[in-house]
Amino acid sequence: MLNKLAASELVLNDDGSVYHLNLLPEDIADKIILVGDPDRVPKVSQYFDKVEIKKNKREFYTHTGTLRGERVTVMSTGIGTENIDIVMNELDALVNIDLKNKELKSDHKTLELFRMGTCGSVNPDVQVDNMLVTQNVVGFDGLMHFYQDYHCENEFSKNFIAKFPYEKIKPMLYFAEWAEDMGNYFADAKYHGNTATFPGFYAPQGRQLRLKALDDKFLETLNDLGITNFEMETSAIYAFSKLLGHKAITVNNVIANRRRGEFSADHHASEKSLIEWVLDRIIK
Ligand code: R1P
Ligand code: URA
Repeated sequence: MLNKLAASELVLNDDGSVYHLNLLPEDIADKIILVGDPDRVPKVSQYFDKVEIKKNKREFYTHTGTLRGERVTVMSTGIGTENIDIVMNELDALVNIDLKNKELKSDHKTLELFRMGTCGSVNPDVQVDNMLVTQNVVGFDGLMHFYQDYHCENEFSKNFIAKFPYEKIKPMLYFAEWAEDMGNYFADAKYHGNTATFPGFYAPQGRQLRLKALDDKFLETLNDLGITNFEMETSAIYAFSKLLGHKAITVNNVIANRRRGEFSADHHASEKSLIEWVLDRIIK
């Protein structure tokens, strides 16, 4: 790879900020909370002692400030791994590329990334309104196949691939793991599990409105293969973190149990408890 990046590869705004996130290197902390919903950003930053930076572009809203004296950033990613492709590449560029000269830096900076999201459960025993930490993830979105150097194989992935019955979908699967030491932040989570990340909310997650999903037994099959829950971002967050040398962990609040047909009775209260629970653990 060339050390100097062309203007078409690393696109910057007029003020030198990265193109989609609209941020300069000094706008982010080393601890970054990633949420899907832009409306969740102020709900998180309201707990900060002080918010120093507020910037946004499209679905990417960023607030940086201090909490209990420590610098922290909260950023929305919008929905889906295609946005994570942008978020992870541009966050990494902010710390590991000299934006002025468009050159890769020789010293590497590691970011700590915390996805604070919501998910649905495919395990009938998981109770809604509880925190679930992702250890292994299977990406159904196919994104990481576009990156030459990405590979992750472990006991979970080998078992999953061996038993996965849907041949049409199999080629797009990829796997990723949490940064194990980040698990120390959330050792007391009610659930630790394996997550499926999907490139859609409806049929990919077994939902049928007017259109039939692939298989009525899809959720049951996933659960039999060791999946606990699903959402739409973690596979790419974990995979990019491994490739780019960052550390990531996902905590999702379970708002739906799909096998039991249950949805959180008060998802606003559930979101508030997720925010307080995560903040209390990542910043002491
Ligand atoms: C779907 O409603 C969205 O909610 C979940 C999914 O991953 C998807 O982004 O995450 P957030 O609660 O972080 O938005
Ligand atoms: N997020 C998802 O992607 N699916 C759900 O069922 C709930 C939250």
